[in-house]
Amino acid sequence: MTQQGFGSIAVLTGAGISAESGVPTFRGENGLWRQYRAEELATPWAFQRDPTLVWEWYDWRRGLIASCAPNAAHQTLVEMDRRCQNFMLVTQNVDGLHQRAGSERVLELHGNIWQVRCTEENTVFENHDVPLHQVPPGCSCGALLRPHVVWFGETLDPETLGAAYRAVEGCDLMLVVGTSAVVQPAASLPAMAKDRGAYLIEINLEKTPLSAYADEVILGAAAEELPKLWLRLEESLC
Ligand code: BV8
Repeated sequence: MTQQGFGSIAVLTGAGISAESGVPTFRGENGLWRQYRAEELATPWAFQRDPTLVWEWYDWRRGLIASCAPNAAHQTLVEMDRRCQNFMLVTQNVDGLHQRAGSERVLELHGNIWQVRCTEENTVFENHDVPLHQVPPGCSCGALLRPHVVWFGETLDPETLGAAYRAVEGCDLMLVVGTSAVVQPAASLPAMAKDRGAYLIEINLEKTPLSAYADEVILGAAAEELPKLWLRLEESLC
């Protein structure tokens, strides 16, 4: 770690940052649900084929997430958000734990599990019913509601993605916490930062395709390692 000051920080988080809060990761041993894999359910085709099954999965996840609390890693990012003038948190997670922890500058690349969208009118609503009052939930217009998340094969919101690109292209320090770095286009963001000269630090339990590219790889749990990293970084923030 050079003792350079860091003027602007971008952070990319994945399911691993919420693991210690009790939220199952996508590709870990509990990444399964009944006999399905996330990639089989988080698609528009699965929803078209069986909206009830897809909504049963989301209802189960919402129930689980509702009982989970942000952990020390989420809290550390709130502290960084408050202390660092140029800061952006880009998350692949849909669990809303960053906002519940108090993070304000958050870009949710893949949407939010606590929002639903009318499949006819595209109107987006907050919905925190646990469990859902009906599965699948319906809009007052009579159409089906869907989770307001980005499924595999769907494009990300261009404004959100554009803001993420700007954040990583302008940062001089990028932290990547708890992601397997396989889902695109999110997985390309750290390399974009690195190519622009950013210092890249990865925190994960294990190595990922990104590790060879990072300036530092910290192998360990996010809730332990991120607070320690913040203590080390604090004095180098300018
Ligand atoms: C797109 C929302 C343009 C839903 C998610 C072929 C056909 C079609 C598309 C593709 C294709 N090939 C590639 C693609 C693109 C595809 C893709 O990337 N597929 C992958 C699987 C290869 N991407 C897309 O479809 C995207 N759209 O590209 O549009 C397009 C369109 C059509 C065709 C081509 C291109 C949309 C992707 C968004 C999908 N939606 N979620 C929901 O959540 O219900 S993605 C889902 O995976 C979650 O958001 C999750 O966050 C994300 C990434 O996973 P991770 O967060 O990294 O979680 P994971 O479990 O994998 O890893 C956890 C990590 O944490 C591990 O490394 C583990 O070691 C670590 N860890 C665990 N515990 C801890 C820890 N680390 C630290 N501490 C701990 N305690």
